Amino acid sequence: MKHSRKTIGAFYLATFVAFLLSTVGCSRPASEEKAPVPGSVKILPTDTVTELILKAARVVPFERQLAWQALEFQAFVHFGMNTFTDREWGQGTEDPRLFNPTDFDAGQWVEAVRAAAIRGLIVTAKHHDGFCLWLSRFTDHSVKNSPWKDGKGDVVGEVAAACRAAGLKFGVYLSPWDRHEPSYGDSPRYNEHFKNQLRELLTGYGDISEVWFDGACAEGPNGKRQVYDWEGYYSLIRELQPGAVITIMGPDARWIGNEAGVTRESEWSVIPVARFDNLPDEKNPGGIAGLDAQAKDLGSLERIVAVARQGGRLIWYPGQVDVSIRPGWFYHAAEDDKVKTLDHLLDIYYTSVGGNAQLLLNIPPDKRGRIHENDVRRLKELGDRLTATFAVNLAEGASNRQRGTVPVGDSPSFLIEYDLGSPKVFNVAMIKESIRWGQKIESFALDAWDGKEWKAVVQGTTVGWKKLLRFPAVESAKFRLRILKARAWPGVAEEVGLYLDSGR
Ligand code: FUL
Repeated sequence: MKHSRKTIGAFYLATFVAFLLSTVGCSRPASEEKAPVPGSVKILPTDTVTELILKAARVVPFERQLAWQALEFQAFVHFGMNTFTDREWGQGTEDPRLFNPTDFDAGQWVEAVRAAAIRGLIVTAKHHDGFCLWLSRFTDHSVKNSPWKDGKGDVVGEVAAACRAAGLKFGVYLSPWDRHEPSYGDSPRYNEHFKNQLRELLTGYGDISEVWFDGACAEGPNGKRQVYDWEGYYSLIRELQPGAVITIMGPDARWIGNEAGVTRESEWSVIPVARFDNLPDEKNPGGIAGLDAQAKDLGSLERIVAVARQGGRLIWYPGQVDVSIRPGWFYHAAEDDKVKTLDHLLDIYYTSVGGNAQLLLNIPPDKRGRIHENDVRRLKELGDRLTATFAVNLAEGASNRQRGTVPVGDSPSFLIEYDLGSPKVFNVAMIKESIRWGQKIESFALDAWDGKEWKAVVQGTTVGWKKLLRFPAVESAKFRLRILKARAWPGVAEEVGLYLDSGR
């Protein structure tokens, strides 16, 4: 099955026109075929391009993925033995007595991240060195053998309680790679150990919104490489915390593919994969089912067609951007003056939250067990700037008119025209798709009326949960959104915003 770009274009046209007709009361066959499907849809070598487009438009998120996407911005907190040894990766042989925060305050973490309008927090309950921040019954390598609070303190418990009190979601990072645990490498035994630890975290701390697995794997002291029981881990999480999202080496959200805070120009949440299992690939970490999370193109129609040739699935698999506010994941005093600038953090925010991904910004507490003043200040600046920008939606209450099938070049276009009532100055636009019904937009354009004619302001490709666009300030009383290409009828009309970022 070979399809040229032209054939694909023709099919787009046909499908789009079919959807336009269906919305004006012509014939949209109410068949089962069109019903949205949470999670995944099979794609086959026999599928035509039209069928593949329709299938791609039908894949929608599970409720837990939708709730996760709505969080938009979370804090990642790397804290543990490495904080005290000034390292990024511990060896597992560190003395637990080294862990001794002098002024630990989970409330201060929560206050600092809330100032940046962050809605959830994920803490490193155990990093690769195996040191546990909770009083695990299954190892001695934990806070229980530290001098902190005479071995009775529980970092995970205090952070979970502080998050709950402040209305933040709470999640855990639990490293499968454990350089301390003697059973590591004796696969069945370690898998039991790991599930025991997971069970403690999933049952002892109330609602867990996310379990974050990274892909590091190695040999244990017996010289054997550990084989992880991913399916066993997942089913335990589903059983004990059905609302929790399993990220990175898990089926609910994928790694964006870099640690620089950057998304693709076209970031799809509907992704074709050739494998039918949900197993991650440890050689190619960042996703499941053989996905190469670093590939440039994950979800274009060309890619869907290529995967369908071998047979596979389309899955709802949104991206998460993990990036640190400092160069390292853990705190190092030498990096106190290397906290990312406000402009850099704003760029990251606009391309991640505003690029159909969730932002997971790492903020590492220091040896006191507090978030350093420099990071606190930067988080507040970020929060203040975002709050000021998004406080007033200049398009709110604007009357809108929708018109279909206006030809632009050789492709159809759907228009929504907004009348703002009086001239407004804006330099940021937001467009959202109702992803509960899928991700469909492939390209769009925004134009503003200059009093005589429409002037192009900005163009883009995918939209998804949220697209944020920044451009030189425009003054106009009318603007319009043109959907240039879509896989099916997108839900956008009520989801458009215009803002003025006066800091630019
Ligand atoms: C990686 C780890 O090796 C790093 O230390 C860090 O935790 C990062 C978020 O994930 O896989």
